[in-house]
Amino acid sequence: LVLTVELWVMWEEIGEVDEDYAPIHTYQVCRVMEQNQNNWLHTNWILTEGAQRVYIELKFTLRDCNSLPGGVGTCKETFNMYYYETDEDRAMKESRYIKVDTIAADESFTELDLGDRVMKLNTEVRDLGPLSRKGFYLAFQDLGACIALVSVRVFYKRCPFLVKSLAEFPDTIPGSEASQLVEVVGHCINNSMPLYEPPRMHCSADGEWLVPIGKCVCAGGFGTVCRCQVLLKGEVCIPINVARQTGATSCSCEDEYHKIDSDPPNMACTRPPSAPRNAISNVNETSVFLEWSIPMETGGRKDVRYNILCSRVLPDGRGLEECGPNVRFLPRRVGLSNTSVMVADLQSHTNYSFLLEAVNGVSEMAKDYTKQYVTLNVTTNQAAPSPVSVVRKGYTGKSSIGLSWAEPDRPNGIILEYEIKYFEKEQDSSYTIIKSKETEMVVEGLKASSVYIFQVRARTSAGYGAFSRRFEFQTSPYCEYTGTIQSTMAARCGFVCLRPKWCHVCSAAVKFPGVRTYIDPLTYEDPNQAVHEFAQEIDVSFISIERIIGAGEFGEVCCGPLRLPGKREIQVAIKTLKAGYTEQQRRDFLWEASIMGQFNHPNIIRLEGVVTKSKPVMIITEYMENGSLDTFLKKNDGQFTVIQLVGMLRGIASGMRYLSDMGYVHRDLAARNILVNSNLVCKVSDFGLSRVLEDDAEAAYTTRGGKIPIRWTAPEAIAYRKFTSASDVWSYGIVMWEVMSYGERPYWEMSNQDVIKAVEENYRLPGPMDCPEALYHLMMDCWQRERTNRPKFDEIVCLLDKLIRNPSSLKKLVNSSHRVSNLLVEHASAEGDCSARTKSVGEWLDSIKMGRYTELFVEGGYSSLEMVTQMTSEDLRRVGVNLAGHQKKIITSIQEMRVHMNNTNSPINI
Ligand code: ACK
Repeated sequence: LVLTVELWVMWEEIGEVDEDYAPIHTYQVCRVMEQNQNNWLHTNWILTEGAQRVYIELKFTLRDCNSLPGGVGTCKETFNMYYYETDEDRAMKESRYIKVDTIAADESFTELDLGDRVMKLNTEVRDLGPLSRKGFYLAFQDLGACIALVSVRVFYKRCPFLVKSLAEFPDTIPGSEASQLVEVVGHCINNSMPLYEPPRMHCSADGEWLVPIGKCVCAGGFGTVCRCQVLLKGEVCIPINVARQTGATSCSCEDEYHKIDSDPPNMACTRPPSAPRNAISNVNETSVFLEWSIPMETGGRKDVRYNILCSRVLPDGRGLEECGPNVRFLPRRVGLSNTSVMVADLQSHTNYSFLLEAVNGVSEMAKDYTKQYVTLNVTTNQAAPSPVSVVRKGYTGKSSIGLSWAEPDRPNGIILEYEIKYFEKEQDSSYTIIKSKETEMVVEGLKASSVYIFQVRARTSAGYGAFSRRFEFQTSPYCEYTGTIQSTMAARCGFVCLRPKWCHVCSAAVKFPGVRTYIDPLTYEDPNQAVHEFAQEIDVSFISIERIIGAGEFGEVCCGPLRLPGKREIQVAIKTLKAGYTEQQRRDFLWEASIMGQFNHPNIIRLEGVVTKSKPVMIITEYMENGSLDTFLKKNDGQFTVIQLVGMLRGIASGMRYLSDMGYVHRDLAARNILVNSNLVCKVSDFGLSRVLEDDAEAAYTTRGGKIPIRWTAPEAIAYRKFTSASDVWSYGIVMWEVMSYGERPYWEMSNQDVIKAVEENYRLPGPMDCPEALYHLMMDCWQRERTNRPKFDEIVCLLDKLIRNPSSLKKLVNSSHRVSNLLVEHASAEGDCSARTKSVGEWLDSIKMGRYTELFVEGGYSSLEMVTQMTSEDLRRVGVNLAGHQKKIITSIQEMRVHMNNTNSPINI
């Protein structure tokens, strides 16, 4: 027990050195010259830990009174030790303490010793008991001596845990009386039992085991222990016939028995185990579960392990062949500590032989060790093919992805077909399955610029294997060269050329069945429902507003970080609805979110969500570092290369193509409504105005400072509100002009009325300075009076791509006569250039007396002859031409058209 003592008034705490000059810490008192001394030193409360007798060892020095100078009348050479027993740590008056003894010194020290500062240390031990409380205090009383108390050690004695005569005796606390013996009954250790009566020992007050009575002996089947020196320390009962030498200084093992270095000295000699027992197999297709019991004989060791040897039985008695690395063992093949294993990836319909072997730590040492094993013969069943491991992406188009994969590692039969499952990423609630007999296929009818998940599985007569893991591929946003794709695919995708001069091979003019279309929020009775259908509600606590970036129609536009749980932080723009709004204003404000939330395209501003459950109401969109395009261009006048400018235009056209594919007409396309990010990516924004125009022609004049965007609006939209994607194309032409002139105001300071009049009279904006001719031609085409003659957005994207790929086509700049400032140029129609219209599908079908199919063709997406030229018989069947004679007639005519196209490279006129 560790004792800490507390100093009481008259005793002082002093640092000293002992006889060996080691530093000591003492409590001292030395008031030998004063009368009536009564100085106490108390310990803390000392717990007995159940001991009934404790011992106190004191170390102290005491001054020889005779050595003191002068009157020694009051000087004492003893001090008293007291104790007080208690169940709780509560200090008591000294008068309640019981005296243990008066302590005198065997050796006292003189002044001479004091001079050397060397103390003569006395050691006295007293015992205390019987104790019955939880703890006690000690106290030392000085009546006028010169004492230094150096240490107080309090301890009790116990009989330690003992193994004797094959019996265990627990750690035991002695009784309270010095002569008392505590009787303890022993417990026979492993493989032994009491002989006649249970063994007993007696624990003395001094902590010694005395008077053994009875003993344990080895049980039947176990022999007495090895009596050699090494083993004497710990007797054990071991199987008979093992290591019987007596009297030797070290044990050697009998034949067939071994010890390894890491075995404890008192461990008996051991031998290899016998074979595993009760081995059984359970076949599941091409997997086998093997199970067995531990061997009858473990050889006296606990480290039994199992190894498996797998062999394939060759047909026609040609012997065995090892299974090879493709077969999997779970958890492993060798060193198994459990008595089972799963063997997977075997071949189907095949005989196997499994050898199950038991080994232990001494198996290796047993020289002539004949392996202990059992054999299991197993036949696997029919099994489905293993999964396809890798799916690769081949040709990627706007609406199609070519896939290829390798046959599964273990086909387990003849592969009849493959199943390809795919769905748009994060829309896995519905998926499509298509089949292929080959290890490749082109998946068609996909959305442009979208990520799809693909999985492939094989089928044999045994059924489907598991699907491969998921592979993620994205369709191309571009209108790519399609020459390498099968014609069926070209037709399905609608890659046709409406304007052969611009784009010989591509232009997606078909709206694919299944492409999502824009839903007018007006179709919802409750506008709030529309908002929550298309926009995610964001908790305002995820948004921090950092600064104001501008003023919007309904309130400030701010920016700051959005931290959605589990997502990485992004910077967002926050449009707010100013306080004091009417219900109508709230609806108009959130209207934009209901529209924007339906779009998902890299060139359309992305809606992150809305805040409607707290105020202010907010619309959260991605943040575009460079703000609106018109301001950005003005700020960076002349700073970009033509290719950079065309890249921006291409982005805007691509966004507009997406909107028109979705059936959405923007109505306010202008550079001020395009936002630019830090990578110069342009995104179409501002989806607020369309409804206002739809609702009220007058309102168009009053929104945005009372101006309808006359300068950006197509004549038919101004004249009779004919807003279509074709009128958006007109506006796009104006945006092109804004971009190429670095944010110049279209028609400069001309009044709206003059603009309307000039356009009406077929005057158009002149080519901006340094504008490539090809771009100006495109602008002019966008400003065709006849809206059907304007290019479609997909054609515009296609042309811009072509210009980007071939920058020399941008070298030729607009003729200076087209650039005369303040002078509008007369519009020369591009007829015969790129916009020659062709005969309609209906007319053609009529001409071959197949007019009855016109509607089916148009419904099937074949609305132009160019698209028709890509059709195959399969496509014909798909649109509903089922009669073989009709198919033949139509196909023959299509072939004629193709020949004609190839020869003339010009629009078809039949
Ligand atoms: O030209 P700007 O800097 O860009 O000023 C206007 C202002 O807010 C009012 O519309 C800017 N703005 C609007 N939406 C965004 C956005 N998503 N990212 C960055 N700026 C934006 C716009």
